[in-house]
Amino acid sequence: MLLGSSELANFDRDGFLIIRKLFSEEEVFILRKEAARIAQVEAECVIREGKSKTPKIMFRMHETDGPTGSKIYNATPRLPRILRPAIQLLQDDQLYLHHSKINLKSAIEGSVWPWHQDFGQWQLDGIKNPDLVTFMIMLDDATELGGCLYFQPASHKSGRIKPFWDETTPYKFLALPPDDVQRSLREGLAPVPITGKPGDTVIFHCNLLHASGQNLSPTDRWQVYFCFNRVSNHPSDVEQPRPDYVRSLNWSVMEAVDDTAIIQAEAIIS
Ligand SMILES: O=C(O)CCC(=O)C(=O)O
Ligand SMILES: [Fe+2]
Repeated sequence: MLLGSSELANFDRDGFLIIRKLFSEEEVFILRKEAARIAQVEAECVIREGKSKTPKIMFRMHETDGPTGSKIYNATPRLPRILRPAIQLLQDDQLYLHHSKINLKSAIEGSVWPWHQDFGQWQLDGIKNPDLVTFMIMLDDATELGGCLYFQPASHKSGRIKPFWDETTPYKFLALPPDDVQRSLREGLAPVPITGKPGDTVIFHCNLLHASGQNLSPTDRWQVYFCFNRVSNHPSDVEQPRPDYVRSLNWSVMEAVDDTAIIQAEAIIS
């Protein structure tokens, strides 16, 4: 799959693009089953929250080694329907993943992600240019009650806001100061809820202003994220680098796999 010129123009204008039904029911079933398997892993790269200690974030599924490594999630970002649009948007065929993660915003307990721009953290990781794109795949219904993402359209064009460490959330996080967020929301376009069905996929720019609220619904909201970077834009050395599950040092160029690779990987495993 390739993006058309109007989709590329919309991404440039809004800072995001929604592609409905990019994954089939069968593929979503396999991805969800694999996510449930990874959720059992006890490791540093699985961050838990709430009384039931369900994972909030699970990192680094896109490698085939390590505690959360997965052949299925290794194949997913390499599918032509993901890798090719990433190459188009970054205008470079030498890409790698800065990280991958699954955010499992569990029913009732799954907590807020304050307003932020992803590049705030990635700049501190030693990445020079704000030219990364993230693909987010919905594994459940994403609803407003269930804590779906909100994007402020076109905010990726308004420059960078200086973040601060928010320690009030279950996961210490580089959020944006409330005053700056209020100004951006007052002066810019109204935020839009990113709702959808399992298999729907959203691509967004690393400087887009976004957030999501508590999951107040009785169902989980699982979402998979793949953050693509140009190999030429890989992080340079920083004093206290974050672990490689959030700041990958595997900068090998990603090669496309067959479009049926999720189903094939599942067939080999089971
Ligand atoms: O999963 C969400 O709702 C938001 C997560 C997010 O923005 C992030 O991990 O950077
Ligand atoms: Fe984010």
